[in-house]
Amino acid sequence: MLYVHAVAALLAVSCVLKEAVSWGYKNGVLHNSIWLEQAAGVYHRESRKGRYQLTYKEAKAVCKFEGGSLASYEQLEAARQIGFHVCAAGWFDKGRVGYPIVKPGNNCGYGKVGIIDYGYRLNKNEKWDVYCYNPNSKECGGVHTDQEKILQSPGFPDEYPDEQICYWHIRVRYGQNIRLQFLDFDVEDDVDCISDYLEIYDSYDDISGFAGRYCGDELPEDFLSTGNVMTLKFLTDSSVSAGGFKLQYTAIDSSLLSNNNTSTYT
Ligand SMILES: [Ca+2]
Repeated sequence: MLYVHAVAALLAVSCVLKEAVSWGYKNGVLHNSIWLEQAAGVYHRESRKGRYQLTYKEAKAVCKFEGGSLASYEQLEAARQIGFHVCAAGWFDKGRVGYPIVKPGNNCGYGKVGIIDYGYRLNKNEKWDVYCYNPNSKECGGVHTDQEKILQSPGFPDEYPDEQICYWHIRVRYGQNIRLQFLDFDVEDDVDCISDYLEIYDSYDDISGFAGRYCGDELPEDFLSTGNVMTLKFLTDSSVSAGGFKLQYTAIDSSLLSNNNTSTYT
């Protein structure tokens, strides 16, 4: 039943972002990375348990859960060529492991550019992240570039479904910041927010920039990004739901902010 719901949601929404530009600026927007993942339909996922926790079989299941499949080497490379850059090794098609690097760096990719390829793994029980391919996006999540928008949990104001993972990637114009205002918040409560939670990342992905994890029914405080990108991650487990959340994000020109401790992601 849940699966049927997820598939219906997948079919209902298709991604329209098809910009094919290289690393750099276009229309005042810094195209720096994961935003373009949707254009090529490739995205990175890690286990609910954290980084490098997925066997090959589990990696396949993660992609299938979201209605997609493991990315092929060619799909990963196509995504990389339009700016997809992730510093985390993941499974892709045919039991291969690697990651896409656009900008050379000493801490990632050995200073090389391209698909950093670990090759076909003989031991499929090795644990890595995963690269999935799905040209359609879910009902929950997606890439949002509007100047302001209301975002809400799936089904809001009804209770959200179990077993959801939603990623909202917000990207506004270069030289802007993002303000989040929570309008409604009710997520299954537990001490460490292990069951269900909403996480805020002051970053273009959920690897860096962790800024907070929320559950319960207390309205989180407003949040102001330090740059022009932000990621929200909503994860729910297999039991107990709640009313969910509703929030609004607004783009603000950095020059209008009174303090000087903001910067733009580069
Ligand atoms: Ca739950």
